[in-house]
Amino acid sequence: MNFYVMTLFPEMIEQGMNTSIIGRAIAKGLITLETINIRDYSVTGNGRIDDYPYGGGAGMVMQAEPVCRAYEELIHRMEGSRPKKELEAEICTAPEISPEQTLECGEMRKSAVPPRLIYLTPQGRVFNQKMALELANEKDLIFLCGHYEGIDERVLDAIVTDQVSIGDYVLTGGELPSMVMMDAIARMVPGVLSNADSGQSESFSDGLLEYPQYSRPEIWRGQAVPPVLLSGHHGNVDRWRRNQSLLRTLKTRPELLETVAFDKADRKFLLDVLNNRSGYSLTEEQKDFLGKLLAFCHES
Ligand code: 6GU
Repeated sequence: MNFYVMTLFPEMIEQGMNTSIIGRAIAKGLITLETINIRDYSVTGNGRIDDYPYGGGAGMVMQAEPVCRAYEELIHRMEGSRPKKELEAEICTAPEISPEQTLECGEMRKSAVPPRLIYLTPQGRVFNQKMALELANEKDLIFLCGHYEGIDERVLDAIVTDQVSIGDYVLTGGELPSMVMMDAIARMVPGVLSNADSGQSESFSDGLLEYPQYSRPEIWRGQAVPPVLLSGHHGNVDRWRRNQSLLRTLKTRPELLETVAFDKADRKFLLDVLNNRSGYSLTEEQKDFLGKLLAFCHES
């Protein structure tokens, strides 16, 4: 997986990404990261890349030309580093080109399938695990980080394939969102997670939130570890963990339960919770939600 980040703050991306698990993946060559400083493509000679918005209003807008030049040079470089055979094969499968047409190098660049370019913006589609999974299948991903009041719409229309937000709040720029996305995508690339940090049973993989974890000591400041975890009975441990996941999801993200398939044991547990037979207390609102959920969903 090759990541390219167009930004005004390349050092922020480099620092953030060359650390911990993703840093190790880059060192191993499983992931590559290249940052492109948009300021290097200033057309005014003094390094400026922003200007006042037409129509007035507060703040500055990033100009189209520096962003476009940064993009064009990147694409040119990316294709230069690809074997000619690979590019030709791509062109032959591109629908608008007939196989008998011969192409000059410059034409090739225009017609080969360009990599996806993700513009980070609060106006985009909200990022989630499904999008991460889908993007993890791409070979190259380009991220475009905006600042100030955004980027001139004309260059966005010309080069952006996806507009993505990471949630309903406003940040100062696209750098952190791009790193959030790259982290979520990179950890699904084979080999990036070792067995020790493998994500097989993590939140969202089964649509539920993760169950609580405990480690030594057995009693910490008077608080004991749940006894079932010390029992050595794997079936009971699995059931307890599943129940904890169900309970947590009900309490903090109830809407997630609407897409989860419950088996017989799940339903029994949730019914026991609903009818105060489990020792777990629910608010009236949670009881109301759970009651409706159990009435509507059929056993899987
Ligand atoms: Cl992608 N950019 C900015 N500036 N703020 C955000 C965001 C992106 N996603 C959520 N807030």
